[in-house]
Amino acid sequence: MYKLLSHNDLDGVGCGILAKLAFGQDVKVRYNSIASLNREIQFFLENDSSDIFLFITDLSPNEENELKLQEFYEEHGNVQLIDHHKTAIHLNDYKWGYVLLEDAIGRLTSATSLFYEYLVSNKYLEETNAIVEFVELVRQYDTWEWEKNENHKAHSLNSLFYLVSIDEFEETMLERLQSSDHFDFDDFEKRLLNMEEDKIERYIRRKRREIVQAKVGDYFAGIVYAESYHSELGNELGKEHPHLDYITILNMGGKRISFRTIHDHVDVSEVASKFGGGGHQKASGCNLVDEAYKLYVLDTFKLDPIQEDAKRNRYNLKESTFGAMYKDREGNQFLIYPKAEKWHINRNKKLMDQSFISFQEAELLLKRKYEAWLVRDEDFVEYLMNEVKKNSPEK
Ligand SMILES: [Mn+2]
Repeated sequence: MYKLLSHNDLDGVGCGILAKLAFGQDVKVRYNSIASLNREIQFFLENDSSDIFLFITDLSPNEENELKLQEFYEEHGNVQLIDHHKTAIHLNDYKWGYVLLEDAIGRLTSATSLFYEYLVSNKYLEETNAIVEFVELVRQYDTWEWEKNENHKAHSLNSLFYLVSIDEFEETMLERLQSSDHFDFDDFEKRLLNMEEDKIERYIRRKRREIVQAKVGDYFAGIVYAESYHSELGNELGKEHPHLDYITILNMGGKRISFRTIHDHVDVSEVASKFGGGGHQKASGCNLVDEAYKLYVLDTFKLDPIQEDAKRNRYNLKESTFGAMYKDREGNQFLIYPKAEKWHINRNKKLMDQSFISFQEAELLLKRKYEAWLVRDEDFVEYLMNEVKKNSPEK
């Protein structure tokens, strides 16, 4: 007999589906949130489990259970943990731990891709096209590689996962992987998925108007409240506001925080680990503990949302050699322009002391210090007209 404890997201459930393909009726699968895994491990160890082989995928135990699992392993040898989270790397010290972030050819791994390789190389599972395709979709979604590759099928698979119950998803996928030569959605799913994509877009549009910014420790964080679509939201808001080091998504009902970054210079698994959480460099999470509650909720609750840059301008454009105009909430006006191989800022028409080697650096200051935004063409043109009037000779 086998038991699999896995995460309750797409990557975790991908492992459950593979386990059922490999072991059929001989495996019991339980999906867990990060918080419930340790209860499950304890339950397993306390209830005579000596003849059951335990797999743990996409999640890692706390320190106490880590030691208990080692004892169990020494006695029975029946444990295998497979994970790809950076914060689990220390589990490689155990014979039962296998944590890999990147494969031999430098591709980011997922729990499903690692577990698949384990099952195939141990001859528990036979390779088929449909399974290989499914595993790759899960991997691309989980690592967010789908976006770079424009692999929307991977994104759709995750959307479908959240549209139905885990049981239903599992059942449908098992049936499909066992009977199809290739992995694809059926027509009804395709229609549903189109509607879902529209819904996600509208949800994100609304959230874009709610984000606030705050300096937390050494970093500038964007903060938003949301229950759903954390990865999509973190990615969109991160791209909209590249001056923010990371995006914090507060789920008050679940008392959880997610952290996302699009940058390489920030490791959000470190940010989360300060509050007892963990994850990956670009995606992590933790419980809303007191300290996090104070920093991200209490201290920021009264802040006004960040204004977005004007999008449809033809004249007031970033990096324009004529100057790009910004404004802040107090009504201060800023003009970023190049002169003598440097970029300068006029604040209310007065040159600021600091100069910059790039437009981006000048803009970074405006966005971080003043929360300024690129104004619409109308405001820019009005400003130019006034300048012309002022400078024209009196008749
Ligand atoms: Mn994963």
